[in-house]
Amino acid sequence: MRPPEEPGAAPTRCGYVALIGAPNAGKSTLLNRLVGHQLAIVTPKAQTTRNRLLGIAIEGLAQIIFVDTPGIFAPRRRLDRAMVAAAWSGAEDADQVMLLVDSSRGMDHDTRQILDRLAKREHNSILALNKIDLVSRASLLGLADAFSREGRFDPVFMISGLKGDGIENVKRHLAGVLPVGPWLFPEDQLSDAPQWTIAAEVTREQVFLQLHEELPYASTVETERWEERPDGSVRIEQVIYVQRTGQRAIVLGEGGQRIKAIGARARAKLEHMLDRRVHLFLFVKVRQGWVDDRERFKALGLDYDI
Ligand SMILES: Nc1nc2c(ncn2[C@@H]2O[C@H](COP(=O)(O)OP(=O)(O)OP(=O)(O)O)[C@@H](O)[C@H]2O)c(=O)[nH]1
Ligand SMILES: [Mg+2]
Repeated sequence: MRPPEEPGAAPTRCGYVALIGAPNAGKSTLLNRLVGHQLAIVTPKAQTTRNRLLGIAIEGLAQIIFVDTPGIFAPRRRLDRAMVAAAWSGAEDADQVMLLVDSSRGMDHDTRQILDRLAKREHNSILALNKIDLVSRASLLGLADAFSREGRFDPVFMISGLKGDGIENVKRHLAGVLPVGPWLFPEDQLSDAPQWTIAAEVTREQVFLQLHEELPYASTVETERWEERPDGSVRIEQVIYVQRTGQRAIVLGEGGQRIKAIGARARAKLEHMLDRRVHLFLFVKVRQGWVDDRERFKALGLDYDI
């Protein structure tokens, strides 16, 4: 329940907290854990997230607006550059920046580049050493030491987004430091993403999980139709775009087996998320060179000057 705004009562707080880090650091897993809902897609492959996504949590009197961002890495393609631009713009607009590090990887090249840029910020950042379930206590302390020497971090958390360790401490801390002010979103709102975007992401998650090598990186998914049915079910039509004809054949698979499997898993997940029957229709189309075509990213909401 939203607290009553009585005179003399403790003030409400509200602010944005950007989760940034190298690809695969666990940002999207953490966002889902902090919000308590599966909003962002998660896969074992790097560069899963392509755009910013808000996840909104309430902690006491504070509304904490977490910003999931794409992993920051040395970009090559235009799409990659737009993704990295989206990540930094998420950080620049936020009240607090939280750098996530995969503790089992430690200080890798991408994280070092991020540290260099964070050093130019006026404020301290928060450090979250993530995936602590994978490392020993001793190496964790060594890592905390190394990062404290390299940057201005306050505080430092040791967490596991996957298992949930340390998550409450993070929320409690943020609830105390965000700016005093009214909540910016209705109390029951979990994200800024419309359902049709989240539905496209659910299918893209399956593309990442079920296809390999360059294919996940050559594919994008758009929801083209969303039709509410009188019986309470929903009919969703989506297109998986790939870059070349040969890729289309792989996404379809022999006798259409692969696209069937992608659709089946995505549909099951959508039914769970939407809590109703879903009729999912997937089409695969070729859109040559879309990863270098800025107009295409605009359609995905990735509108950055690159
Ligand atoms: N063991 C362990 N694995 C984790 C943890 N957090 C995330 N992972 C795994 O790490 C992989 C990447 O997680 P994501 O949440 O997609 O990482 P990300 O930082 O959002 O990745 P990008 O969107 O590609 O930048 C997945 O296989 C997760 O299950 C953790 O705390 N412990
Ligand atoms: Mg992600």
